[in-house]
Amino acid sequence: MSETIAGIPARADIVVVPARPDSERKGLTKKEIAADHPTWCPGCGDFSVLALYFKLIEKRKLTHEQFVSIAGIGCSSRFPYFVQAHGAHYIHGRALPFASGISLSRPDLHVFVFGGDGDAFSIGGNHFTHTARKNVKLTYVVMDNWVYALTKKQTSPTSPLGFKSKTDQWGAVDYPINPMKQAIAAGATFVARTTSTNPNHVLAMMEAAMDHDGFGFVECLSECVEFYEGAFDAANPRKGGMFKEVPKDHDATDEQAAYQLAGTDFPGYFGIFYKASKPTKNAKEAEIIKSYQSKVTGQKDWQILQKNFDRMK
Ligand SMILES: Cc1ncc(C[n+]2csc(CCOP(=O)(O)OP(=O)(O)O)c2C)c(N)n1
Ligand code: SF4
Ligand SMILES: [Mg+2]
Repeated sequence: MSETIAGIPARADIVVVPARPDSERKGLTKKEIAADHPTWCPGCGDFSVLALYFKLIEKRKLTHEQFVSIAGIGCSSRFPYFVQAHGAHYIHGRALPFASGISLSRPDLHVFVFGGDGDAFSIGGNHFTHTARKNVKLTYVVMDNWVYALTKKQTSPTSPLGFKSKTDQWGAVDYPINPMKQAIAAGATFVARTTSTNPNHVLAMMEAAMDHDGFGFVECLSECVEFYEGAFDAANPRKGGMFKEVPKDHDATDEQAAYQLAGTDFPGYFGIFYKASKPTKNAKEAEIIKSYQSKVTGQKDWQILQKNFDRMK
């Protein structure tokens, strides 16, 4: 237990790669990690998020062994397929628990999770709540298009009232959830909102979330041009809409103020709504491991495990 990474003690059984590349090491370029042809429809908002992710990797000079890209299922969740780096396309709604395992066992990695509104707030709604409250260190970018797109237009938890889809032919009758309120209420320690039509802003929000020591959530409006065309025109100045940044005097450490901001009618605000500093699950677990390891010096992992199993008998 000689090294620490961001204050977290390294585990003896894990080969630790430095969190920052040393000066001789070159970071990855977009060309090196971009897959041939993303299979999204031309004009899909998700392209912009992918391009900005490449930009982020390039800007921060990350190398292959320093980050992973994880997703569930959906058009947006195809994301890791299009990144030639370590990652996984996992089960629908289950990206967060899978990513949590990676983050907790490899605290030196940047763990990025991508998904859609269905994946995050419907089937994965419980995982969203619990990963947020546990403050697992990872960055979660949800490409919210207000629809289930991969399965060809069903109502999603963020579809507005009246939205006509295959599951609501006469228009949606269920009240939509507000992802920002949901994240704040669940205990997320970094909550931001952006839109894929503003690339500089997307990059800034992803970078800020990545630098946050805890659960960083970014809701990114991302238009599905096939099944919900024009959904976000009101947030796009090029379509006659308005892009309003979070007011300069907003105190992002004030939970009530953040919640209030999240309640603003669409198109609402864009930027960092909430940011709190709280110990992560990663740091807490590392403390437990450290103190336990000091009591079992000289024992092999399997011997410790065996003792635990014996205790359960
Ligand atoms: C367990 C399970 N249930 C349902 C599905 C079918 N399914 C695949 S993607 C999806 C919804 C995707 O919507 P969203 O997460 O918003 O992603 P989008 O396609 O809109 O980007 C559903 C219901 C599945 N693959 N697995
Ligand atoms: S169906 Fe919609 S979300 Fe899926 S790739 Fe096409 S435009 Fe994008
Ligand atoms: Mg969707």
